[in-house]
Amino acid sequence: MVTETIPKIFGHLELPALPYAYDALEPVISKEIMELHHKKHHQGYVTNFNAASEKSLEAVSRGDIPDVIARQPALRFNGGGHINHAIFWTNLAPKDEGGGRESKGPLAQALNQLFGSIEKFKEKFNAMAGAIQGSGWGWLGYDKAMNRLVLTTCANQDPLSTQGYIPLLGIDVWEHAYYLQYKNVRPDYLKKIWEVVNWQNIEERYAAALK
Ligand code: MN3
Repeated sequence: MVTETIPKIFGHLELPALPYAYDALEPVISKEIMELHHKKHHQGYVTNFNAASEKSLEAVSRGDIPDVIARQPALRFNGGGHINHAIFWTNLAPKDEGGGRESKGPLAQALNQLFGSIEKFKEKFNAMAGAIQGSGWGWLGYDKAMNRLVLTTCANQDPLSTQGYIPLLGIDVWEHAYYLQYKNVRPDYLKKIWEVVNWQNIEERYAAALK
């Protein structure tokens, strides 16, 4: 199981193992992209978070508040990058392990009610994520305070918690997530990715969010 929460003892994040092989999402996402994305990009967020948190702890122990504050952007960016990718890997699954197979559970029912159909939900999601300027993420989240599902985007590596929502499905639209295969055509990547979306995982996240 992937660890998504930042441990209580700062500075010891580890790269979680992918729950499937690097080539398991082909042809939707190539082995080359998955390998770079996991081993280089996600590892980079983990490494840089650990370095920033160590420096932050040192600054705390010195009582150097300006330096503590100076570490916050790196903690947010790299900690967010870790959280987002840890969710993303489990939001996807190989086709022969249920990837793309739409559920009929409470989340699917709620989406049907809200959007008219799962197809229409995907269209809305893709239009939203396709329009993100620069790097960021498209999200389906749960707003616990208002008891509703939300579609929203986050810039850079901001985790969805920065908007106060519980993450259910996040799609990475940084160019590193698709460029080697889809070049500049982000809409094609967004269209294809639904073939490997792990609906069971999203249903589980929704059930946990409702508790
Ligand atoms: Mn990424």
